[in-house]
Amino acid sequence: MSDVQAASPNQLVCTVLPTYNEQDNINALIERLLASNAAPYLVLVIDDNSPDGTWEIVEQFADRYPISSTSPEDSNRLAVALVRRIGEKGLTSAIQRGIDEAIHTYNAGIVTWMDCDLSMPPEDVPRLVQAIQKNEADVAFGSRWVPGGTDRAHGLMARTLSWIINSFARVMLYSRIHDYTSGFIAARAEVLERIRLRGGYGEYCIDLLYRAKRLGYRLVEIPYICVPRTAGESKTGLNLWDYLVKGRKYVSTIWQLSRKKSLT
Ligand SMILES: Nc1nc2c(ncn2[C@@H]2O[C@H](COP(=O)(O)OP(=O)(O)OP(=O)(O)O)[C@@H](O)[C@H]2O)c(=O)[nH]1
Ligand SMILES: [Mg+2]
Repeated sequence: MSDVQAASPNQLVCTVLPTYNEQDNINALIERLLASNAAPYLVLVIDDNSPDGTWEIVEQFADRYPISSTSPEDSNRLAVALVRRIGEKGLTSAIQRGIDEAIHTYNAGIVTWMDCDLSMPPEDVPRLVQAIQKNEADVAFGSRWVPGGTDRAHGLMARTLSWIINSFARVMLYSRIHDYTSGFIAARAEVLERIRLRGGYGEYCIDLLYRAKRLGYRLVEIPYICVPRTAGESKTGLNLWDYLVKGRKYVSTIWQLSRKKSLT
């Protein structure tokens, strides 16, 4: 069972933003996050040396909103920081790097992350965070598939595949989770210290949510409306073949989790 306590409102909340070529989205995303969240709050961008210079835009924010890594508990303010990874690539490892920095460098008590294409409304981050601060959950995640949520970003084919994957996961993993591939997450630092991300795009999310549930943590799905990306390019592709390749990996992850005894 989970033995974590209610998160103190003074604990730093950190939103990790994994970016690759998001120059047309990053400005609005950071502005909207800073406007929506109460201090102490840190936006931590993990950029894989984007050729479009996303990291340069973030550097300017970091200059305007600096954080002291030596006394994070004193930072009763809004801050932005950048990790520019050179020679490394990948969504899961970028998020994990952000989690590690948030917890161990900046002493964050709650870590959140999301896509940076503005498909997940930045204004919804506080709803996830508050579920944890009010001690209603240890992990709160945005869900398209509970009442009040929906997906306006993807067509019928993608939504149908998502429905099939989530139904399969619920049956195989004996769970009530509706949006296993959400990717819009907030979690207590304690949970993320115990569970490291593994797997690729989307698979890591199925794996994380399932293991957190099995370890006795309280999960809550917060409905949100996923909207289409209006700038920049999708990194995962949008045709049937791309979806089938992704779907096969999800099914394999679910299958392996259903068979495995070890959860950590
Ligand atoms: N740091 C880093 N970020 C990445 C990498 N690949 C993708 N991202 C980011 O991961 C997030 C999700 O990427 P998207 O292209 O929106 O992928 P998706 O949401 O699965 O696909 P769509 O449904 O088409 O939006 C975005 O913020 C990307 O910039 C990577 O290799 N490194
Ligand atoms: Mg996206």
